[in-house]
Amino acid sequence: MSFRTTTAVDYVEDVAPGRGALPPRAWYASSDAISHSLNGTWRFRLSPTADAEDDSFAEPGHEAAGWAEVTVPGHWVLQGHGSPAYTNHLYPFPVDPPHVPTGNPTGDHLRHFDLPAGWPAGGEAVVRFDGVESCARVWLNGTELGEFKGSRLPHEFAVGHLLKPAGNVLAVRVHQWSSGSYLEDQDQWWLPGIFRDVTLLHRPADSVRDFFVHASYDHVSGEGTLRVDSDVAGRVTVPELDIDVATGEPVTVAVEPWTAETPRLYDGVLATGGERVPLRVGFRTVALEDGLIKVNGTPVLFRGVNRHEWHPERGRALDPETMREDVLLMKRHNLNAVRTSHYPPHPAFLDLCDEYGLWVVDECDLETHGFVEQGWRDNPVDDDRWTPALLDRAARMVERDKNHPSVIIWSLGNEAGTGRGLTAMAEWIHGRDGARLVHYEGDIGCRDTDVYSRMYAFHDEVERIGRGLDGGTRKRRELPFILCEYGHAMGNGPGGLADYQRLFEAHDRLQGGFVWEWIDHGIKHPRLGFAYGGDFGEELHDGNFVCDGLVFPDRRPSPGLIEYKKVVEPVRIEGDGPAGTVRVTNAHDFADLSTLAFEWSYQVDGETVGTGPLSVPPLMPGESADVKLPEPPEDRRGRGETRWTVRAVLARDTGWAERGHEVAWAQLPVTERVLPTPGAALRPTVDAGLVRLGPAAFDARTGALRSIGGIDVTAPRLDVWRAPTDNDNGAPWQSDVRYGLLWRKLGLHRTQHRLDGVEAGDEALTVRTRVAPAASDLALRTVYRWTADGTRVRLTVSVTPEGDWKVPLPRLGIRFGLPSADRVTWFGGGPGEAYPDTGSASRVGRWHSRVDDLQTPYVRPQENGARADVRWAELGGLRVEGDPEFWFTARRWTSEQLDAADHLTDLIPGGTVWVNLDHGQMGIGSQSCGPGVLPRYRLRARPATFSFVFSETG
Ligand code: IPT
Repeated sequence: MSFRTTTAVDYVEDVAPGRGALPPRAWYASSDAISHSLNGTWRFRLSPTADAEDDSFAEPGHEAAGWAEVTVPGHWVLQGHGSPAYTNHLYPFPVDPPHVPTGNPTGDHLRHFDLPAGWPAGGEAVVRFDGVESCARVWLNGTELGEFKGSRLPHEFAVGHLLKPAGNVLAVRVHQWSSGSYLEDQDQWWLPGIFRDVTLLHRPADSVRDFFVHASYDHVSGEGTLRVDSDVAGRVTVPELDIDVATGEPVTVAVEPWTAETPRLYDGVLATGGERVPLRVGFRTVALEDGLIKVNGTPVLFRGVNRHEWHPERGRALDPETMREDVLLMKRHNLNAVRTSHYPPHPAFLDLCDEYGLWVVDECDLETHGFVEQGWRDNPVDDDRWTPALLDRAARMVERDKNHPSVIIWSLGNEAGTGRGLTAMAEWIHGRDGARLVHYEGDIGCRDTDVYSRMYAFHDEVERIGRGLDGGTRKRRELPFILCEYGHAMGNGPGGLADYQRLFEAHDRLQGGFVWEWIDHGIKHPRLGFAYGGDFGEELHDGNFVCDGLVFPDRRPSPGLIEYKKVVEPVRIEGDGPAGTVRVTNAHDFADLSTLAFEWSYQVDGETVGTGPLSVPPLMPGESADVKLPEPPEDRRGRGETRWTVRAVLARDTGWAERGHEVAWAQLPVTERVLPTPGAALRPTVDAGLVRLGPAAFDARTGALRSIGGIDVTAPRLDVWRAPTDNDNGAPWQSDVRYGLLWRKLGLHRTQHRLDGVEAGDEALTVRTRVAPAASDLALRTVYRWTADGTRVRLTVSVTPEGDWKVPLPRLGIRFGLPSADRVTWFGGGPGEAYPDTGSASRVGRWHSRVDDLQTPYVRPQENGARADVRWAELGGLRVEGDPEFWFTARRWTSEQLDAADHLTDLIPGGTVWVNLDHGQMGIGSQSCGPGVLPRYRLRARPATFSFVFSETG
């Protein structure tokens, strides 16, 4: 005999999207229909399985005795009930669609409410859930409304007939796992809960239900055509344009178009008998023309980013301020586009994109990446039983977001393989909204899509695509190309962004891309600082792969964002310093330069000695102008290193930044630096076990430096090791060499320094060594030659590789220790860190910092903080001058300690400040999910000589 008893929860594993919800429609805030937020504190009970508790909790009068409380919107696992879990693409449960584990954390939520004052008696009402992960069953006042899946999509239920003036109870049972989980395998934390708003909306008689704003722009005539289709007839007014027409009726008038650079919105109203709905109309036309994505007749270049919703304490429950902060940060960093990876965002985010101006690729809540583990067998997108769920998701996205001018491309989802379900989605979307393009990266032949899209393609391939040499289907050959993901911003990096940008700007077909990704999804943790995968004891996890953003979890910009801002700056400033000429090019697609003011400044040895305005004509997009700089200010201190800095800043306050905010800049060197020249060489003397040479004292036996003047130092010696970055380590699936692993295998973190000789000669102390790891015949013969005049001591390091070095070096330079140092001043690249392929934003100047502030707080500690092109630096009473310029790094722990740390809280300052002065650094690349370091940024092991001059600062 066999029987099943759990039929009450069969809906959890049903592939159907749900039951009982109203058809999807536009998301809007009514001007006059009353609504009531049900956000706030809810009663909460967690059960281990979907069926552990019966549904009597939904009955009015249920006591909820002993229940906890949670905040809605929120995830219960971030509120002390269970734990978050992170996997990239692996399903954290056995793959047997549509079945989910018996252990299925289930959160029963209860909200008691009275109708607010002024709520009309009778009439219709709906309750709207903007996002619940992953499956919910809903009751109001004991009556079941239905159930739904589709976590980041809205669901509404009609409730007017059930509402009472007081004592209503909304009951929501949320299951962490459902058939929907198979469709939501995005690379992010698994975070169950009611994580977006819950709202009760009154629906007056004859109120608007759904409407579709069609607002196109004819760039030839300069006219816009507006037609608002509404399933309840009414009138559409746009006072500023004198528009007053019936719904469904088109009207054409002269308008200013909407673009991401010029986000012109017109306020309007859609009025039906029962309701007025505010409209924010942006006129723009998206088209595929001449093989290019054009808006208003002009091809666009995406300077984009992939944005997951993230807050370090609240997960994907974002408040309006955080959404706004994202938009402002993006605008301030010259970004112009967002892919809403990998689900429709909170709808308020799209309002902000309309208002501030960002192109949006709105992506559906769909990813089935885990099926790759079984060769995509049983993939739901290729199984007709799942197609209704896929179409439901497509419709819920398109219907919700269709009135946003910022949305110009619909994306079917991410990493879901291929299949008939995707084709069905694309067909439905094309049919419903012919005025936008359809994207899906997995459609490699572009059968269903309007743009050829790839992720992490290497530079050389992107170049071939740009030149049209990539082949592929005939349809694909005629389509424009975007990188929907590139520049993996995990840890230190991404490197190579400038090299991509050069390609994008050189080939029309390449319409830019979207860096992966916006923010590190670190979770604020009392002991670890920010937690990542594995920190909650997950059985399966992908570590810190979840921390790969351009901003840290607390939204502080990482150097990657500063670099990206510089790389994509929409104004190009080039020129000839000695000739005093600048060429300014407007690299915007739409905006002229009238919003910007230009200014010059002139630096001598990094110090600004003059500054003034620079008059640049209000160039149209694509135009350039040559501008003459003034006579350089007189340099009263004789010959020094000089350069112009030219900056483009906002001429006026904008909604996203204040007047004076820097948009673009360049430096034009004029005269070269004068290299340090030593005075007459002194002779080393030996005395009581010490060799003395000018201000320096050395151990006579080992030749190790002991002190310079009154400063004790831990002797400098050759250092080639850096704590591997995530990009050094690369991703397991990368077929190219992963240098981080190879370096460790070779033992570059444990080189031994053999002393071969100490010679105190006539005018130098020479120390010969051989630096090599155990078990290897690879070595670096290293000679330290010390010379000094009365006050300065010069170290010249000569390095000669021995053996067959096929591997580039992590770094090449010296490391020494200072007993104490806090404030640092340097003349060189700054203010932030830079590496060979991440240094675009490093500008030469005189910079000041504390040692602690030189550290870049990558969530998983790794090499960071180098300053490029440093001429000299002062810290701890010591001045170091480089010949040639060097990379400067200082920290209160060693590279070995940095390497051993898993979290920032593992880094405990010791008694020594460790200083690296590097002649070379290996580039960074993007191999944690993309190309490695391009050959020209690799640090080859080859003979090298470099010097540093040390003196006391006095
Ligand atoms: C790509 C995913 O689309 C994205 O969600 C994220 O996981 C990213 O990688 C890496 O951080 S998929 C790529 C690994 C093929």
